[in-house]
Amino acid sequence: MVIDFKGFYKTKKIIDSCKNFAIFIHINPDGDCITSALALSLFLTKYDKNVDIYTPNLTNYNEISTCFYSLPHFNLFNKKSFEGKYDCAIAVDCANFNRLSKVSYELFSSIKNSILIDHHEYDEKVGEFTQNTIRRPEATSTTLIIYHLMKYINRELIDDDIAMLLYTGLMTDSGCLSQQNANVDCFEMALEIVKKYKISISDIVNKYYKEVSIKKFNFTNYVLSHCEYYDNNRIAILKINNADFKKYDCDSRDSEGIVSKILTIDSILVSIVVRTVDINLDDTLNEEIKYKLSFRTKGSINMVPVCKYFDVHGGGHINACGCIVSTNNFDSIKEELIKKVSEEINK
Ligand SMILES: [Mn+2]
Repeated sequence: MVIDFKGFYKTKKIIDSCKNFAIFIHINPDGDCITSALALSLFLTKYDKNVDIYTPNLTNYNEISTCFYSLPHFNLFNKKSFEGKYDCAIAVDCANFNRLSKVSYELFSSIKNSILIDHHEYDEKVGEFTQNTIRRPEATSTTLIIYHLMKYINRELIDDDIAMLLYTGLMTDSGCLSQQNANVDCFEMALEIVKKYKISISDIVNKYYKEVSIKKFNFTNYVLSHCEYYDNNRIAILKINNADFKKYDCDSRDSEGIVSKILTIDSILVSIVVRTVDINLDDTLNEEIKYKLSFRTKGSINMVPVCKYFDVHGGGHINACGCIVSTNNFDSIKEELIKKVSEEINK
């Protein structure tokens, strides 16, 4: 398996013809998205371009998991040098325009040239948001596509920091190179990076994958004890209440990773973590609440159809996907959810 270079020539032509770049990330950015933006920003700067990472939706980084604050050049997220004069917009790791905040999308679509680099499946219902798209659903991470694009443009510009960022994105999106999406391309990229650049794999794994704060550790242990099991212990559903977050002084970022943890139970094929989109809401309000459902699965079990059933904009990858459901009582949809998940497992 070798990455398909379709679209690389056109993308390089656009990059060569532009000077001022705005890089766009998705809402609630994960490791792959953050490292894609940072690595691309460093690379384009060395390629003699002006680059801003456009993050109007981030106030004091409070949407980014604190473990990423120590990434090299993380301060680039706060840099604004020439807003308003961009001639090229690049969105990374965004399946569709819904993944950008409203403000980001408005600016993105107002910039003359635009490029999308992503590894999610194409969503026919929503459509592509730019014609210049490098979409590779077979790529383990967006950083894998960016790595090949960088090699295509000028491999000499890739340095240790850029390589470290690209590797971090590859690692966080593949469960430390252990999930089903860790394919030949993924290991080839890892090997090339380890051979050529000075990076510490064990430091990266510990800092950005394994280690958690004591607050998150205690929170995780507490909520895990409330996990519910269905369908002969093949399905796990964990609902995290806003009161649980408050009790441990945690926020939505601290619930990340819990859904994968539940999947370590041998019998569990599908794990689902449910929380409200706005964790500042009062649980007891008898109004419609938006619930975020995160799914993780084992092997070839695909929950994307279930996500799409509950939410047209839902989706993701075969083993990791999500959706948002509006209801005033999560328990009212639970039975239907378990039924749909069971049907998908039995397919
Ligand atoms: Mn990704």
